[in-house]
Amino acid sequence: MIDKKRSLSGLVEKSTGSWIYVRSTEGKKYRCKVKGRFRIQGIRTTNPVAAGDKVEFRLSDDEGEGVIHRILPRENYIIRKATKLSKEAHIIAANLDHAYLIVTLASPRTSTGFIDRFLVTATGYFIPASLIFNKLDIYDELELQHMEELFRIYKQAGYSCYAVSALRGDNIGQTRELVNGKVNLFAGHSGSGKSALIKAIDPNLNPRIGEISEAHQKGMHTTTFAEMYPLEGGGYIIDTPGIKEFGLVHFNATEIHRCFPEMDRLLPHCQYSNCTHVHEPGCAVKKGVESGEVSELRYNSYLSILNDDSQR
Ligand SMILES: Nc1nc2c(ncn2[C@@H]2O[C@H](COP(=O)(O)OP(=O)(O)OP(=O)(O)O)[C@@H](O)[C@H]2O)c(=O)[nH]1
Ligand SMILES: [Mg+2]
Ligand SMILES: [Zn+2]
Repeated sequence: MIDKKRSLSGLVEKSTGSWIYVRSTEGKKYRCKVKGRFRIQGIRTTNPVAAGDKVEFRLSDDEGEGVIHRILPRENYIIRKATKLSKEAHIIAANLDHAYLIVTLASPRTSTGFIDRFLVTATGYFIPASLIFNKLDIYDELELQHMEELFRIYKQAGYSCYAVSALRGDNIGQTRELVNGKVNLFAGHSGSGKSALIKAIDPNLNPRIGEISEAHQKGMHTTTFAEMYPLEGGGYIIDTPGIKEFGLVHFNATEIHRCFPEMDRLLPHCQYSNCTHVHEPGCAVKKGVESGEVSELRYNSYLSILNDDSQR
């Protein structure tokens, strides 16, 4: 007989449209549904429960199936607009220690605008974020130079950068060390090699790996739901579906500059304490752009995000 009254605790390892896969604290796997409606205050989300969520559930009649009745408060979460113009948001994952963006400079190409939107969201939600440049094996001289330049820009901004090749195995040991014992998110465009990198870090894991379309040099959206992969030394990597654009949710135009660490550091030196670094006189950020202390590329990304935001 199953005890239908007893409440079990667990971790959401994967959430599809129809089922939520939960691993209980005793290590057993259950297939669950959600009871009732859960909302993040004020916004509609396409998914009530996300990978990384800690939940409580009760077993229903069928063996191995349960009903989630409570989501424990999230330490943090990362969220984006469901689609570009959507009013709904999609929670990518919750309770993260670190978010990595898997960047590729070819097959497919990741733009700095995309990188900056991702970093703004992670930083705005207090999740430490870093960049992992993958596919080191395929870059030509020019692409390698471009990568060096981006390393310089993002390190100067305050983010760690790494270069790897999931295929050739470059710097995989170092990446394994980085993720060990933590809950890590891997995000990026389809085909950037998120799943391949997880497989390289632990060959015992088996995320599906796709192909790159010859015609477009892009991925084929192989991973369809975020999924947590347990690591041998403890912790998890959350593999996620490739995303094309990163729509910001919940950001107030006057706060976006706080999510650019190199600009935030200069704010105390601006003439006005509420400076937005656009048109104000005595702006330390604009001076920083002139002197090279703030990258022009990052500053332009900031303006572009501000601009998009005011058009909503
Ligand atoms: N040359 C090269 N190819 C790689 C590397 N890493 C991954 N790939 C290839 O890129 C393709 C896509 O890899 P995936 O791991 O499926 O990419 P993904 O980011 O998980 O893509 P989605 O699941 O669609 O979001 C596969 O053909 C991989 O073999 C690399 O370091 N070098
Ligand atoms: Mg994948
Ligand atoms: Zn300023």
